[in-house]
Amino acid sequence: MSKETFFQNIGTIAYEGPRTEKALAFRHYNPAEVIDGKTMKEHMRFSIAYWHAFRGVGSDPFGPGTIVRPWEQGTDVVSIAKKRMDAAFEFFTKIESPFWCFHDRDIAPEGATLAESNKNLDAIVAHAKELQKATGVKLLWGTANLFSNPRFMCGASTNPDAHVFAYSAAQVKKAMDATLELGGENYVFWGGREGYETMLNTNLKREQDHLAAFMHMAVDYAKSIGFKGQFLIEPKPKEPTKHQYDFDCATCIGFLRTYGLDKYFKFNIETNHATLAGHTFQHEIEVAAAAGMLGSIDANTGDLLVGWDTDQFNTDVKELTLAMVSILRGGGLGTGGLNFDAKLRRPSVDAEDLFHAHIGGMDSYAAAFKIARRILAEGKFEKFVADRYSSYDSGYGKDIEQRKIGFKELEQLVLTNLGEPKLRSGKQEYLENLLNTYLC
Ligand code: XUL
Ligand code: CO
Repeated sequence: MSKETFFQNIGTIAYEGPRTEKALAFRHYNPAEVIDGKTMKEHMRFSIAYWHAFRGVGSDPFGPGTIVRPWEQGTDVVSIAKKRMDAAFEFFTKIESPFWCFHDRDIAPEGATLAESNKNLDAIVAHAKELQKATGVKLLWGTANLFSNPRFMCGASTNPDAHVFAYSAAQVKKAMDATLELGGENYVFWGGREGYETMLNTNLKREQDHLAAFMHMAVDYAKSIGFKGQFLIEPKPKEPTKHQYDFDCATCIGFLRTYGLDKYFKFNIETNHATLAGHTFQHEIEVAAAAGMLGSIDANTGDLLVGWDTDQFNTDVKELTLAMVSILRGGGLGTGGLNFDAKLRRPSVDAEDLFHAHIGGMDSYAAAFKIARRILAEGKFEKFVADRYSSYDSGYGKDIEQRKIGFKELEQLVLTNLGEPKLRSGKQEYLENLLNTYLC
Protein backbone atom coordinates (compact mmCIF):
# COMPACT_ATOMS: atom_id res chain seq x y z
CA MET A 1 0.00 0.00 0.00
CA SER A 2 1.15 3.57 -0.59
CA LYS A 3 3.01 5.09 2.38
CA GLU A 4 0.73 8.11 2.47
CA THR A 5 -2.14 7.67 4.91
CA PHE A 6 -5.45 9.36 4.47
CA PHE A 7 -7.21 8.69 7.78
CA GLN A 8 -4.34 9.78 9.99
CA ASN A 9 -6.23 10.34 13.20
CA ILE A 10 -8.10 7.07 13.04
CA GLY A 11 -6.50 3.71 13.73
CA THR A 12 -7.79 0.21 13.10
CA ILE A 13 -11.20 -0.05 14.74
CA ALA A 14 -11.00 -2.38 17.72
CA TYR A 15 -13.64 -4.50 19.42
CA GLU A 16 -14.24 -2.96 22.86
CA GLY A 17 -17.41 -4.76 23.96
CA PRO A 18 -21.03 -3.61 24.30
CA ARG A 19 -20.43 -1.27 27.25
CA THR A 20 -17.60 0.81 25.78
CA GLU A 21 -17.96 4.58 25.82
CA LYS A 22 -15.66 4.88 22.84
CA ALA A 23 -17.49 5.88 19.66
CA LEU A 24 -14.92 4.61 17.17
CA ALA A 25 -15.03 1.02 18.41
CA PHE A 26 -16.96 -2.16 17.73
CA ARG A 27 -19.45 -3.23 20.37
CA HIS A 28 -20.66 -6.48 18.82
CA TYR A 29 -18.49 -7.18 15.77
CA ASN A 30 -15.41 -8.89 17.11
CA PRO A 31 -13.61 -9.90 13.90
CA ALA A 32 -11.34 -12.43 15.64
CA GLU A 33 -14.01 -14.11 17.78
CA VAL A 34 -14.39 -17.76 16.82
CA ILE A 35 -17.90 -19.17 16.61
CA ASP A 36 -18.38 -22.75 15.45
CA GLY A 37 -14.83 -22.92 14.10
CA LYS A 38 -15.08 -19.72 12.04
CA THR A 39 -14.15 -16.16 12.95
CA MET A 40 -16.83 -13.47 13.01
CA LYS A 41 -15.01 -11.88 10.07
CA GLU A 42 -15.57 -15.09 8.10
CA HIS A 43 -19.17 -15.45 9.23
CA MET A 44 -20.26 -11.90 8.44
CA ARG A 45 -18.40 -11.47 5.12
CA PHE A 46 -18.82 -7.67 5.27
CA SER A 47 -18.09 -5.68 2.14
CA ILE A 48 -17.71 -1.98 1.38
CA ALA A 49 -19.48 -0.51 -1.66
CA TYR A 50 -16.92 1.62 -3.50
CA TRP A 51 -19.53 3.80 -5.20
CA HIS A 52 -21.04 5.13 -1.99
CA ALA A 53 -18.03 5.09 0.32
CA PHE A 54 -15.54 6.57 -2.18
CA ARG A 55 -17.58 8.18 -4.96
CA GLY A 56 -20.48 9.51 -2.90
CA VAL A 57 -20.23 13.27 -2.42
CA GLY A 58 -23.60 13.95 -0.81
CA SER A 59 -25.28 15.50 -3.84
CA ASP A 60 -29.05 15.37 -4.18
CA PRO A 61 -31.55 16.69 -6.78
CA PHE A 62 -31.55 20.05 -5.00
CA GLY A 63 -27.86 20.69 -4.70
CA PRO A 64 -24.31 19.60 -5.37
CA GLY A 65 -22.00 17.53 -3.22
CA THR A 66 -21.01 18.57 0.29
CA ILE A 67 -18.34 15.96 0.96
CA VAL A 68 -14.79 16.93 0.02
CA ARG A 69 -12.01 14.38 0.42
CA PRO A 70 -8.32 15.29 0.56
CA TRP A 71 -7.31 12.59 -1.93
CA GLU A 72 -9.52 14.06 -4.68
CA GLN A 73 -6.84 16.50 -5.84
CA GLY A 74 -4.89 16.83 -9.05
CA THR A 75 -5.53 17.03 -12.78
CA ASP A 76 -4.79 13.53 -14.05
CA VAL A 77 -7.98 11.52 -13.55
CA VAL A 78 -6.23 8.15 -13.53
CA SER A 79 -3.73 9.29 -10.87
CA ILE A 80 -6.59 10.61 -8.74
CA ALA A 81 -8.39 7.27 -9.17
CA LYS A 82 -5.29 5.45 -7.90
CA LYS A 83 -4.92 7.74 -4.91
CA ARG A 84 -8.61 7.32 -4.11
CA MET A 85 -8.13 3.59 -4.23
CA ASP A 86 -5.21 3.81 -1.80
CA ALA A 87 -7.51 5.69 0.58
CA ALA A 88 -10.22 3.08 0.06
CA PHE A 89 -7.97 0.15 0.93
CA GLU A 90 -6.73 1.99 4.00
CA PHE A 91 -10.36 2.34 5.02
CA PHE A 92 -11.25 -1.31 4.24
CA THR A 93 -8.33 -2.41 6.41
CA LYS A 94 -9.03 -0.06 9.31
CA ILE A 95 -12.73 -0.98 9.39
CA GLU A 96 -11.87 -4.72 9.31
CA SER A 97 -13.89 -5.43 6.19
CA PRO A 98 -12.74 -8.58 4.39
CA PHE A 99 -14.39 -7.60 1.07
CA TRP A 100 -15.19 -4.71 -1.25
CA CYS A 101 -17.41 -4.28 -4.35
CA PHE A 102 -17.29 -1.98 -7.38
CA HIS A 103 -18.88 -0.80 -10.59
CA ASP A 104 -16.38 -0.42 -13.45
CA ARG A 105 -16.99 3.33 -13.71
CA ASP A 106 -16.63 3.98 -9.95
CA ILE A 107 -13.06 2.81 -9.87
CA ALA A 108 -11.82 4.04 -13.26
CA PRO A 109 -12.78 7.18 -15.21
CA GLU A 110 -14.76 6.76 -18.40
CA GLY A 111 -12.72 7.76 -21.47
CA ALA A 112 -13.74 9.42 -24.74
CA THR A 113 -14.03 5.99 -26.39
CA LEU A 114 -14.68 2.47 -25.15
CA ALA A 115 -11.03 1.61 -25.89
CA GLU A 116 -9.89 4.49 -23.66
CA SER A 117 -12.30 3.46 -20.89
CA ASN A 118 -10.96 -0.08 -21.09
CA LYS A 119 -7.39 1.21 -20.86
CA ASN A 120 -8.24 3.25 -17.76
CA LEU A 121 -9.93 0.24 -16.20
CA ASP A 122 -6.92 -1.97 -16.89
CA ALA A 123 -4.63 0.51 -15.10
CA ILE A 124 -6.87 0.71 -12.05
CA VAL A 125 -7.51 -3.04 -11.91
CA ALA A 126 -3.75 -3.62 -11.86
CA HIS A 127 -3.50 -1.15 -8.97
CA ALA A 128 -6.40 -2.81 -7.12
CA LYS A 129 -4.75 -6.19 -7.56
CA GLU A 130 -1.61 -4.94 -5.82
CA LEU A 131 -3.64 -3.41 -3.00
CA GLN A 132 -5.65 -6.61 -2.55
CA LYS A 133 -2.40 -8.56 -2.32
CA ALA A 134 -0.89 -6.13 0.17
CA THR A 135 -3.93 -5.95 2.46
CA GLY A 136 -5.65 -9.35 2.04
CA VAL A 137 -8.94 -7.57 1.27
CA LYS A 138 -10.86 -9.52 -1.38
CA LEU A 139 -13.43 -8.70 -4.03
CA LEU A 140 -16.96 -9.84 -3.18
CA TRP A 141 -18.34 -8.82 -6.55
CA GLY A 142 -17.93 -6.61 -9.54
CA THR A 143 -20.52 -5.05 -11.81
CA ALA A 144 -20.88 -2.62 -14.70
CA ASN A 145 -22.50 0.79 -14.55
CA LEU A 146 -24.99 0.65 -17.43
CA PHE A 147 -27.16 3.52 -16.22
CA SER A 148 -25.24 6.80 -15.66
CA ASN A 149 -24.02 7.66 -19.15
CA PRO A 150 -26.70 9.33 -21.34
CA ARG A 151 -26.34 6.51 -23.89
CA PHE A 152 -28.23 4.32 -21.39
CA MET A 153 -31.14 6.74 -20.99
CA CYS A 154 -33.58 4.13 -22.39
CA GLY A 155 -31.89 1.12 -20.85
CA ALA A 156 -28.90 -1.04 -21.71
CA SER A 157 -29.81 -4.54 -22.94
CA THR A 158 -33.49 -3.50 -23.11
CA ASN A 159 -32.70 -0.40 -25.14
CA PRO A 160 -34.77 -0.08 -28.34
CA ASP A 161 -31.48 0.56 -30.20
CA ALA A 162 -29.37 -2.57 -30.88
CA HIS A 163 -26.28 -0.32 -30.95
CA VAL A 164 -26.74 0.36 -27.22
CA PHE A 165 -27.24 -3.39 -26.62
CA ALA A 166 -23.90 -4.03 -28.35
CA TYR A 167 -22.16 -1.31 -26.33
CA SER A 168 -23.59 -2.76 -23.09
CA ALA A 169 -22.37 -6.23 -24.02
CA ALA A 170 -18.88 -4.89 -24.65
CA GLN A 171 -18.89 -3.08 -21.31
CA VAL A 172 -20.12 -6.08 -19.31
CA LYS A 173 -17.55 -8.31 -21.04
CA LYS A 174 -14.80 -6.00 -19.80
CA ALA A 175 -16.30 -5.72 -16.28
CA MET A 176 -16.40 -9.53 -16.09
CA ASP A 177 -12.76 -9.67 -17.18
CA ALA A 178 -11.91 -7.19 -14.40
CA THR A 179 -13.90 -9.19 -11.84
CA LEU A 180 -12.10 -12.38 -12.86
CA GLU A 181 -8.71 -10.66 -12.72
CA LEU A 182 -9.42 -9.51 -9.15
CA GLY A 183 -10.68 -12.92 -8.01
CA GLY A 184 -14.26 -11.69 -7.52
CA GLU A 185 -16.45 -14.32 -5.88
CA ASN A 186 -19.65 -13.13 -7.60
CA TYR A 187 -20.80 -10.90 -10.45
CA VAL A 188 -23.89 -8.72 -9.99
CA PHE A 189 -26.53 -7.59 -12.47
CA TRP A 190 -28.67 -4.74 -11.23
CA GLY A 191 -31.22 -3.72 -13.85
CA GLY A 192 -30.17 -0.06 -13.92
CA ARG A 193 -32.58 1.48 -16.40
CA GLU A 194 -33.95 -1.89 -17.61
CA GLY A 195 -37.60 -0.93 -17.50
CA TYR A 196 -39.92 1.60 -19.07
CA GLU A 197 -41.92 4.75 -18.50
CA THR A 198 -44.78 4.42 -21.00
CA MET A 199 -46.20 1.69 -23.24
CA LEU A 200 -46.75 4.36 -25.90
CA ASN A 201 -43.16 3.84 -27.05
CA THR A 202 -42.35 0.39 -25.65
CA ASN A 203 -42.48 -3.23 -26.82
CA LEU A 204 -42.35 -5.02 -23.46
CA LYS A 205 -42.05 -8.55 -24.85
CA ARG A 206 -39.13 -7.68 -27.13
CA GLU A 207 -37.35 -5.84 -24.32
CA GLN A 208 -37.68 -8.84 -22.00
CA ASP A 209 -36.46 -11.18 -24.77
CA HIS A 210 -33.45 -8.94 -25.26
CA LEU A 211 -32.69 -8.90 -21.53
CA ALA A 212 -32.75 -12.71 -21.55
CA ALA A 213 -30.51 -12.85 -24.64
CA PHE A 214 -28.05 -10.59 -22.81
CA MET A 215 -28.04 -12.82 -19.72
CA HIS A 216 -27.43 -15.92 -21.87
CA MET A 217 -24.50 -14.16 -23.55
CA ALA A 218 -23.10 -13.33 -20.09
CA VAL A 219 -23.41 -16.98 -19.03
CA ASP A 220 -21.65 -18.11 -22.22
CA TYR A 221 -18.90 -15.54 -21.82
CA ALA A 222 -18.27 -16.48 -18.16
CA LYS A 223 -17.83 -20.10 -19.26
CA SER A 224 -15.46 -19.10 -22.06
CA ILE A 225 -13.11 -17.19 -19.71
CA GLY A 226 -13.37 -19.69 -16.84
CA PHE A 227 -15.17 -17.31 -14.44
CA LYS A 228 -16.53 -19.59 -11.71
CA GLY A 229 -18.07 -16.88 -9.52
CA GLN A 230 -21.80 -16.81 -8.78
CA PHE A 231 -24.04 -14.65 -10.99
CA LEU A 232 -26.44 -12.55 -8.92
CA ILE A 233 -29.51 -10.55 -9.94
CA GLU A 234 -30.39 -7.59 -7.75
CA PRO A 235 -34.16 -6.96 -7.91
CA LYS A 236 -35.55 -3.43 -7.66
CA PRO A 237 -39.18 -2.50 -8.42
CA LYS A 238 -38.82 1.11 -9.55
CA GLU A 239 -36.38 4.00 -9.69
CA PRO A 240 -35.02 5.11 -12.03
CA THR A 241 -37.80 3.79 -14.31
CA LYS A 242 -41.44 3.53 -13.27
CA HIS A 243 -41.59 -0.18 -14.17
CA GLN A 244 -38.30 -2.01 -13.61
CA TYR A 245 -38.31 -5.52 -15.12
CA ASP A 246 -36.50 -7.04 -12.10
CA PHE A 247 -39.31 -5.97 -9.74
CA ASP A 248 -38.69 -8.39 -6.88
CA CYS A 249 -37.38 -11.92 -6.29
CA ALA A 250 -40.65 -13.59 -7.32
CA THR A 251 -40.78 -11.64 -10.60
CA CYS A 252 -37.14 -12.46 -11.34
CA ILE A 253 -37.67 -16.16 -10.59
CA GLY A 254 -40.48 -16.15 -13.17
CA PHE A 255 -38.26 -14.37 -15.70
CA LEU A 256 -35.25 -16.63 -15.13
CA ARG A 257 -37.35 -19.81 -15.35
CA THR A 258 -39.15 -18.61 -18.48
CA TYR A 259 -35.85 -18.11 -20.29
CA GLY A 260 -34.00 -21.18 -18.91
CA LEU A 261 -31.60 -19.05 -16.87
CA ASP A 262 -32.53 -20.03 -13.30
CA LYS A 263 -29.69 -22.48 -12.73
CA TYR A 264 -27.10 -19.78 -13.38
CA PHE A 265 -28.41 -17.10 -11.02
CA LYS A 266 -29.02 -16.37 -7.37
CA PHE A 267 -30.17 -13.11 -5.78
CA ASN A 268 -28.45 -10.11 -4.31
CA ILE A 269 -31.22 -8.80 -2.05
CA GLU A 270 -31.19 -5.14 -1.09
CA THR A 271 -33.26 -4.08 1.91
CA ASN A 272 -34.37 -0.75 0.48
CA HIS A 273 -35.36 -2.41 -2.81
CA ALA A 274 -37.47 -4.96 -0.91
CA THR A 275 -39.36 -2.23 0.90
CA LEU A 276 -39.83 -0.20 -2.31
CA ALA A 277 -41.54 -3.33 -3.70
CA GLY A 278 -43.92 -3.32 -0.71
CA HIS A 279 -42.19 -6.28 0.95
CA THR A 280 -40.20 -6.71 4.09
CA PHE A 281 -36.47 -7.51 3.82
CA GLN A 282 -37.20 -10.88 5.45
CA HIS A 283 -39.88 -11.69 2.86
CA GLU A 284 -37.44 -11.31 -0.03
CA ILE A 285 -34.85 -13.46 1.75
CA GLU A 286 -37.44 -16.19 2.32
CA VAL A 287 -38.65 -16.11 -1.32
CA ALA A 288 -35.06 -16.43 -2.58
CA ALA A 289 -34.20 -19.16 -0.06
CA ALA A 290 -37.34 -21.15 -0.93
CA ALA A 291 -36.14 -21.24 -4.55
CA GLY A 292 -32.57 -22.16 -3.50
CA MET A 293 -31.43 -18.78 -4.84
CA LEU A 294 -30.27 -16.87 -1.77
CA GLY A 295 -26.98 -15.31 -2.83
CA SER A 296 -25.90 -12.07 -1.18
CA ILE A 297 -27.19 -8.98 0.62
CA ASP A 298 -26.94 -5.28 -0.19
CA ALA A 299 -27.17 -4.09 3.38
CA ASN A 300 -29.00 -0.81 3.81
CA THR A 301 -32.43 0.55 4.64
CA GLY A 302 -34.91 3.14 3.44
CA ASP A 303 -36.90 5.69 5.36
CA LEU A 304 -40.46 4.79 6.32
CA LEU A 305 -41.67 8.26 5.42
CA VAL A 306 -39.85 8.60 2.11
CA GLY A 307 -40.84 6.74 -1.04
CA TRP A 308 -37.45 6.41 -2.75
CA ASP A 309 -34.17 4.59 -2.38
CA THR A 310 -32.45 6.52 0.42
CA ASP A 311 -29.72 3.87 0.92
CA GLN A 312 -29.16 4.47 4.63
CA PHE A 313 -27.10 2.42 7.05
CA ASN A 314 -29.33 -0.03 8.84
CA THR A 315 -29.16 -0.01 12.64
CA ASP A 316 -32.55 -1.64 13.23
CA VAL A 317 -31.47 -4.72 15.18
CA LYS A 318 -34.99 -6.15 15.22
CA GLU A 319 -35.33 -6.07 11.42
CA LEU A 320 -31.82 -7.46 11.00
CA THR A 321 -32.45 -10.23 13.52
CA LEU A 322 -35.46 -11.41 11.54
CA ALA A 323 -33.37 -11.23 8.37
CA MET A 324 -30.50 -13.18 9.95
CA VAL A 325 -32.91 -15.86 11.19
CA SER A 326 -34.07 -16.35 7.60
CA ILE A 327 -30.53 -16.21 6.18
CA LEU A 328 -29.20 -18.79 8.66
CA ARG A 329 -32.27 -21.01 8.28
CA GLY A 330 -31.87 -20.73 4.49
CA GLY A 331 -28.33 -22.15 4.71
CA GLY A 332 -26.37 -18.88 4.74
CA LEU A 333 -25.00 -16.77 1.92
CA GLY A 334 -22.35 -19.11 0.49
CA THR A 335 -20.03 -17.00 -1.65
CA GLY A 336 -22.17 -13.92 -0.95
CA GLY A 337 -21.76 -11.42 1.85
CA LEU A 338 -23.17 -8.36 3.57
CA ASN A 339 -22.30 -5.44 1.31
CA PHE A 340 -22.97 -1.94 2.67
CA ASP A 341 -24.75 -0.41 -0.30
CA ALA A 342 -25.41 2.60 1.90
CA LYS A 343 -24.36 6.21 1.84
CA LEU A 344 -23.71 9.02 4.28
CA ARG A 345 -26.38 11.67 4.76
CA ARG A 346 -25.58 14.93 2.97
CA PRO A 347 -24.47 16.82 6.12
CA SER A 348 -22.19 13.95 7.26
CA VAL A 349 -19.13 15.60 5.76
CA ASP A 350 -16.34 14.34 8.06
CA ALA A 351 -14.09 11.41 7.12
CA GLU A 352 -14.89 10.09 10.60
CA ASP A 353 -18.58 9.81 9.61
CA LEU A 354 -17.61 7.08 7.14
CA PHE A 355 -16.32 5.08 10.11
CA HIS A 356 -19.31 5.77 12.35
CA ALA A 357 -21.66 4.72 9.54
CA HIS A 358 -19.96 1.40 8.85
CA ILE A 359 -19.37 0.65 12.54
CA GLY A 360 -23.13 1.07 13.11
CA GLY A 361 -24.01 -1.20 10.20
CA MET A 362 -21.48 -3.86 11.15
CA ASP A 363 -22.32 -3.86 14.85
CA SER A 364 -26.05 -4.08 14.16
CA TYR A 365 -25.60 -7.04 11.82
CA ALA A 366 -23.17 -8.73 14.22
CA ALA A 367 -25.62 -8.31 17.13
CA ALA A 368 -28.44 -9.61 14.95
CA PHE A 369 -26.33 -12.60 13.91
CA LYS A 370 -25.70 -13.55 17.53
CA ILE A 371 -29.34 -13.11 18.55
CA ALA A 372 -30.53 -15.08 15.51
CA ARG A 373 -28.20 -17.94 16.39
CA ARG A 374 -29.65 -18.03 19.91
CA ILE A 375 -33.20 -17.94 18.57
CA LEU A 376 -32.50 -20.85 16.22
CA ALA A 377 -30.55 -22.82 18.85
CA GLU A 378 -33.42 -22.53 21.35
CA GLY A 379 -35.85 -23.42 18.58
CA LYS A 380 -38.97 -21.94 20.22
CA PHE A 381 -40.28 -20.34 17.04
CA GLU A 382 -39.26 -23.34 14.94
CA LYS A 383 -41.19 -25.62 17.29
CA PHE A 384 -44.25 -23.36 17.17
CA VAL A 385 -44.22 -23.31 13.37
CA ALA A 386 -43.62 -27.07 13.14
CA ASP A 387 -46.63 -27.69 15.43
CA ARG A 388 -48.72 -25.26 13.38
CA TYR A 389 -48.24 -27.40 10.26
CA SER A 390 -48.21 -30.79 12.01
CA SER A 391 -51.57 -31.83 10.52
CA TYR A 392 -49.65 -32.34 7.26
CA ASP A 393 -47.19 -34.77 8.91
CA SER A 394 -49.46 -37.81 8.78
CA GLY A 395 -52.79 -39.13 7.53
CA TYR A 396 -54.69 -37.20 4.89
CA GLY A 397 -52.46 -34.12 5.47
CA LYS A 398 -49.42 -36.11 4.38
CA ASP A 399 -51.42 -37.46 1.43
CA ILE A 400 -52.11 -33.84 0.37
CA GLU A 401 -48.41 -32.96 0.47
CA GLN A 402 -47.53 -36.09 -1.47
CA ARG A 403 -50.37 -35.46 -3.93
CA LYS A 404 -51.89 -38.87 -3.24
CA ILE A 405 -55.39 -37.54 -2.68
CA GLY A 406 -57.83 -35.36 -4.65
CA PHE A 407 -60.94 -33.19 -4.28
CA LYS A 408 -63.36 -36.16 -4.29
CA GLU A 409 -61.61 -38.02 -1.45
CA LEU A 410 -61.26 -34.82 0.57
CA GLU A 411 -64.94 -34.00 0.10
CA GLN A 412 -65.82 -37.49 1.31
CA LEU A 413 -63.57 -37.08 4.34
CA VAL A 414 -65.16 -33.77 5.36
CA LEU A 415 -68.69 -35.06 4.85
CA THR A 416 -68.25 -38.33 6.71
CA ASN A 417 -65.52 -37.78 9.21
CA LEU A 418 -63.84 -34.38 9.69
CA GLY A 419 -66.75 -31.95 9.75
CA GLU A 420 -66.02 -28.29 10.63
CA PRO A 421 -62.34 -27.26 11.24
CA LYS A 422 -61.54 -26.05 14.78
CA LEU A 423 -60.11 -22.51 14.98
CA ARG A 424 -56.47 -22.54 16.10
CA SER A 425 -54.80 -19.30 17.20
CA GLY A 426 -51.86 -17.96 15.15
CA LYS A 427 -50.59 -16.44 18.43
CA GLN A 428 -48.92 -13.49 16.68
CA GLU A 429 -48.94 -11.24 19.75
CA TYR A 430 -47.48 -13.98 21.97
CA LEU A 431 -44.73 -14.56 19.37
CA GLU A 432 -43.96 -10.83 19.06
CA ASN A 433 -43.51 -10.69 22.82
CA LEU A 434 -41.32 -13.77 22.67
CA LEU A 435 -39.16 -12.10 20.02
CA ASN A 436 -38.72 -9.09 22.29
CA THR A 437 -37.34 -11.32 25.05
CA TYR A 438 -34.31 -11.88 22.79
CA LEU A 439 -33.95 -8.19 21.92
CA CYS A 440 -34.26 -6.41 25.24
C1 XUL B 1 -29.01 0.77 -7.10
C2 XUL B 1 -28.14 -0.23 -6.50
C3 XUL B 1 -26.85 -0.49 -7.20
C4 XUL B 1 -26.50 -1.93 -7.28
C5 XUL B 1 -25.29 -2.23 -8.11
O1 XUL B 1 -30.18 0.99 -6.41
O2 XUL B 1 -28.43 -0.80 -5.47
O3 XUL B 1 -25.86 0.24 -6.58
O4 XUL B 1 -26.26 -2.46 -6.02
O5 XUL B 1 -25.40 -1.74 -9.41
CO1 CO C 1 -27.53 -2.38 -4.44
